Amino acid sequence: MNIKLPLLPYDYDAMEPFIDQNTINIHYNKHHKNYVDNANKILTNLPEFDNYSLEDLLKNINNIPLNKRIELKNNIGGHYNHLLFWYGLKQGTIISGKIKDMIEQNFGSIDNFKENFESSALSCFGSGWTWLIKTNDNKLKISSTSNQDNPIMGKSIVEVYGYPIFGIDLWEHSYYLKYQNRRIDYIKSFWYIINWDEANNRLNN
Ligand code: MN3
Repeated sequence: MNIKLPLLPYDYDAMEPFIDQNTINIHYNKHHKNYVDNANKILTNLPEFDNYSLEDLLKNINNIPLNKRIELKNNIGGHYNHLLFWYGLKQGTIISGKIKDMIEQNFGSIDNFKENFESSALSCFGSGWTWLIKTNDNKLKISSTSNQDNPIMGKSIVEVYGYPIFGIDLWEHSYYLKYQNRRIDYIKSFWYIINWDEANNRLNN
């Protein structure tokens, strides 16, 4: 299996002023690319997993030999999480349709959902992600994960197992140039750049 860094679906400045172009440029070309390069180096030595898809690998991370497992988890997790992140961003979409209905059903209101999401993201200690997750019983839940873990990795790794609808990258590399220590301002800016159309697509997936 050879992982490729896909083209960014927009220009580096497409999320201005919420995420600055310098941050997106470095985040994509250095950080994301690094996960891809590292994952490919490890996968070269795991030919028995050649026919696995990316999601299969993440779901079966516990089948990876112990001496390569953590490093692979961090790097393919990093790749997968960043794919979700980049495609999850777009300016100007409107929350509507099934995602709106399900958020209201599960959290009472959009405002209450946002408050819960912000609070989870703010209390995520160190580097990690906060996700909106569709669980197997078709509910929406918010949960944060450490490092490059992802809700599809399974119950032995994450608290809430399920399919990620969207997530916010809380590693300092995703916001520090513009926001420094003001993580809350970065989190609040996320509401202006969520791609709600993509969220609906993933919900129906
Ligand atoms: Mn990142």
